[in-house]
Amino acid sequence: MSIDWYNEFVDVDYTPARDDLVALYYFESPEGMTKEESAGRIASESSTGTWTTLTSLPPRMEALKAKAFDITETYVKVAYPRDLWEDGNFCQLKSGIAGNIFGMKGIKNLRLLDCRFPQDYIKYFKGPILGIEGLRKIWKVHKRPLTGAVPKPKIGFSAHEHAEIGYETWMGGFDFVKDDENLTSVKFNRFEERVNLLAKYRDKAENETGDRKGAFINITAETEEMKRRADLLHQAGFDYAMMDVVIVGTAALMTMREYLGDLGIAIHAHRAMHAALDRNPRHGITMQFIAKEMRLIGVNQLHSGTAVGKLVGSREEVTSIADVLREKETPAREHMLLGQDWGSIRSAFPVSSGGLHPGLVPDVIDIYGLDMILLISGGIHGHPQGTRAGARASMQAIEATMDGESLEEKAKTSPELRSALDKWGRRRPK
Ligand code: CAP
Ligand code: MG
Repeated sequence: MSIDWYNEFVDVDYTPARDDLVALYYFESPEGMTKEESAGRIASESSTGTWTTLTSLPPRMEALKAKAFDITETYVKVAYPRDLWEDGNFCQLKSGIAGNIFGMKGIKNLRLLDCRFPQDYIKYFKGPILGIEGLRKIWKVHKRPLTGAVPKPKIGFSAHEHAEIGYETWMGGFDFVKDDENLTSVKFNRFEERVNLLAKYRDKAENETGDRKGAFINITAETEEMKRRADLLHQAGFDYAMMDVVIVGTAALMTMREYLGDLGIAIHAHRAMHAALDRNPRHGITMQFIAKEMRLIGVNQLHSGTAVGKLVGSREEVTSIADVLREKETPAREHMLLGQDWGSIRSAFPVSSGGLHPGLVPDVIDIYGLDMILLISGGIHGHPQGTRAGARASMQAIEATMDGESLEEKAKTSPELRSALDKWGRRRPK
């Protein structure tokens, strides 16, 4: 007599109901286990099952069981009845489809690739305030990528030195100054002091350039403290807050989306630690799924890679993440994305950053198009003539690329770009 019932969670020909949630997994079965036996474990342990048959089951059980279907050697789709999932609770969703199943002995490797949500599920999420169009409108930057830079080295400056570098960045033509992922409030650079000094230099740069200037200041901390820091940003006239969203976690992010939304503050989502989840191609959670969570909960922009810079992430990966963030209907990509109709959830900007410099601007625009936030940090502070010249060189590279002019041609009349090309050329850093 069989002691388990995993096979009851497998229906290879199942057709999902309209309001099913459907997850796509990559998986590997351990020695001596069939792909159906592993697939049954994925569907069972992420929905209503346990390791053994049970003596009594509630009558509704049958209707709540997940179904593994469309099973190949290494891919499986799992359909989940809508009633399994609490309205608006993304934490509970991850406890199901990204919980115990990662540790089951009956599954050797597992990677959550994507999950397609029905309209009846996404309608309980607010998504981003404003969207791409709305942000472009308030920043009056209608076509080109919005630009920003982090003072480098990433931590070590005093608040005053940080703000002065920010001023140089703004005066070189960049829109934003960004904190780095590990800069919060340290004894040589307190959050309050950095906010006040950046506000002072922002006003100075705005008066001198006539352009709006902003900042992505990192509020990452315990949630009540993040609220306090959000209030300080609001009082200083900033309308962005940065969070290390993978690190603060889903619950804190949902709280802060609510709190910041009430203040009219947009969210810049740094994805530090994502590579602990998404780098291994055989196990973990993809950046595409993380991007879907972030747009649903409501960040306005999310780091998504460069393909040509210092951090891992292929062109295919980067463009698929951009599709998840920007498109009204994200198209399917085999073994990667299931496709998603976003309903009334607004769009979010992908953020390209990491090892970029003016010589790589054409490559990044070729990959992303113009609807992105372009962050060039070491690539301006390492410019031979310093930060302001580095920002100018980057703006010249953007201009040339948008005009269809080569960088070399543009450099003939743009000395800052010439110097940048002399130092870095088109090199792709590792
Ligand atoms: C880039 C950066 C960003 C990375 C994050 C850094 O600085 O500030 O955190 O871009 O990676 O600390 O490395 P540089 P991703 O421009 O000087 O490299 O955007 O892939 O999440
Ligand atoms: Mg950084």
